[in-house]
Amino acid sequence: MILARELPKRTIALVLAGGRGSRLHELTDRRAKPAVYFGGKFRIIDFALSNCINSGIRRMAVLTQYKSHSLLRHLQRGWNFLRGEANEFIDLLPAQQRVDEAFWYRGTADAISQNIDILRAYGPEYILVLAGDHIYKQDYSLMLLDHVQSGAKCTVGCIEVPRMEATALGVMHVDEQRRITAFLEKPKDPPAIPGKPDKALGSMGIYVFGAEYLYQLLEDDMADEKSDHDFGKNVIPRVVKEGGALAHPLNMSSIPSGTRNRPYWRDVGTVDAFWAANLDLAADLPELNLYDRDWPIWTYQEQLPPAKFVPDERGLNGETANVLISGGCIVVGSNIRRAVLFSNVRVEASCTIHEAVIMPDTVIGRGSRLSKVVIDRGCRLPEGTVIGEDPEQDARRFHRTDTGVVLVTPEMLQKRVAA
Ligand code: ADQ
Ligand code: ADP
Repeated sequence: MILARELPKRTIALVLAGGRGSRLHELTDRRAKPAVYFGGKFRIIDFALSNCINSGIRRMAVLTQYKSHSLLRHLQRGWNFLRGEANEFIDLLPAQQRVDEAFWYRGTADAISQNIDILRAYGPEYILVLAGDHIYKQDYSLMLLDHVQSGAKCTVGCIEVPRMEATALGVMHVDEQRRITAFLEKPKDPPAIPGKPDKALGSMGIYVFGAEYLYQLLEDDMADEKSDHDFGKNVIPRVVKEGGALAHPLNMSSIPSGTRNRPYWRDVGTVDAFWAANLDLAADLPELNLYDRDWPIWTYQEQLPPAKFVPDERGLNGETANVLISGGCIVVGSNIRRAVLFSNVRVEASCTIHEAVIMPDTVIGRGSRLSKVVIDRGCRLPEGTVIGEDPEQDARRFHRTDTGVVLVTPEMLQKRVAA
């Protein structure tokens, strides 16, 4: 166990946070997916960064590209507590055409290649490549230990998923020693796990490498003109072909979560998945436990007054159940069931709100009725707004998913006013 404690200190975590996450539609029109709000007071990237801190990794770099302002502001405000003099840091590495003025980051591998000189200067022994856009709790020190003890060249985090969900993932075959024998990036017809026809072994898109080995791999990848310079498409298949890749199942290093104690990992890549994962937190027994003091999720938080409930002018108090309410919220005589209210949300009198994810600084006008919604930050819903009762009208005014979740952004509301 001494090694498990030592390894994080010899490691740098690189958090890839440059992708747009276009399946979140308008939620990522103005911010990258890792900056999207989650869980009442967090941003998605807080989960990977908190895993690092809680695993003892205190040297991190976040690689950004697409619409990074919101993300950078969050990191500067909320993640500035590391101590430079103790060799702890979060380095921000935006795409800045450092290597070749012709290219921004062309892919995930290129994003790291373009910063190899910075990494060399830090001199880590191991590099942990993470995605900044997943919700999960994992002790990376145990993944590092697995990597070192097995002697693998590269260790890939993986999880069993329903077979058809693996069309969006890298899918692998492994032998009895967990060596990866085949890796297919986003196959249309994912191969099943032997003996489990409905399951596939999906890559979580997180990798451990010996630093020198990764530099060599990336140099080879850069020299390959046919490569897209992407980990899933090019680099990992190359390592697998060379025969040095180990699969590390999440259940070997996941942090117990909730009473069910099953490993929890969500991509929250679509509006439906995002809505459902937020609402799960409002369940009696959520799958993801945010209240575990041994594994805190760090974030930026404003200084806000406590949430407050008051009766309306007739003295009527609403009823609330299964609701997460963050600081600065004021709710006036309204009924709210299964909802997540982020900071500074105002719910004016006599609203009925059901299955709603409401992001910060939003005002819900008096007498509104909302169900199955995701409301983006800073929306002002006029008095008497009704969403979730007339699918055709919802689809005309807002973004409505096939399963009927309605996404509302300030721009959509402005367009309505203008029209
Ligand atoms: P994808 O889901 O396609 O597959 P990808 O678009 O490569 O993921 O993004 C991975 C991470 O890198 C994200 O956090 C994203 O923000 C970031 N990113 C994307 N482009 C970037 C760029 N140009 N610069 C910097 N950062 C960038 C990957 C793997 C699959 C695996 C899934 C798991 O390829 O094998 O199964 O992740 O979700
Ligand atoms: P956050 O994602 O931090 O909640 P907002 O939702 O207010 O922030 O905006 C997201 C991003 O959109 C901001 O970081 C900023 O880059 C951009 N943005 C917001 N409002 C404006 C504006 N009026 N002009 C230009 N850019 C803006």
